[in-house]
Amino acid sequence: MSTPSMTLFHSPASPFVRKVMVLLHETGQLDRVAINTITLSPVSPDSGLNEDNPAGKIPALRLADGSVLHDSRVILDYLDHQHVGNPLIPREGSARWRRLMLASLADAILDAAVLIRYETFLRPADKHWDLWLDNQREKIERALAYLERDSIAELSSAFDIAAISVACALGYLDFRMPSLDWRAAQPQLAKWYADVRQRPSLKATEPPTA
Ligand SMILES: N[C@@H](CCC(=O)N[C@@H](CS)C(=O)NCC(=O)O)C(=O)O
Repeated sequence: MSTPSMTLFHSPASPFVRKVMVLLHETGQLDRVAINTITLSPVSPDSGLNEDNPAGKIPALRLADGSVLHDSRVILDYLDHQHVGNPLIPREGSARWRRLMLASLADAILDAAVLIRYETFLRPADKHWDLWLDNQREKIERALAYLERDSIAELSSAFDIAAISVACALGYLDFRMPSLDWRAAQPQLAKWYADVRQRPSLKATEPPTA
């Protein structure tokens, strides 16, 4: 086993960090990265993290030369260039843009779900803004409907950047928004997810239950 040359700023509850961890599993690079688990939120930042990462978000990846990469999309792209197996992000052609677009759609689900989490968990209940929450939920529902309608065959064709991102988004909805019950309106997506969540990379990175 080699000594890790990089450090990943990490939280087991972060779906964006989870995408990076899944790629590390899938590409056999886990032993190259030391894990630095931190606790943070927009109202309790981590000063060490902010130094070379002004947005103060995770994931961030400190490289061997001390420089820091963020955000998850940049880190995934970087790590996908550091292994010798099949790329998980197509390098060129229409496949590249399509797979990245599906990954971006999954990130849009996550952005909305994380904002809902902050609004409902961090902000006092008497200040919750229902219209704003409803519109974030609608973004999630529209994105899920698009995946169900247009993307099942594509998601099933490869476990790559698109599939990793969608799987992590669905895992986060189960973790933080179980009442959404997304499976009821998306039976094909539910079936796809039931299969892929058995992959060792997804099993090993499941969010904490408590
Ligand atoms: N677009 C970013 C989003 C990362 C993100 O929102 N991370 C959350 C944790 S899940 C975070 O660091 N929140 C702290 C904050 O917003 O200050 C990415 O893809 O990495």
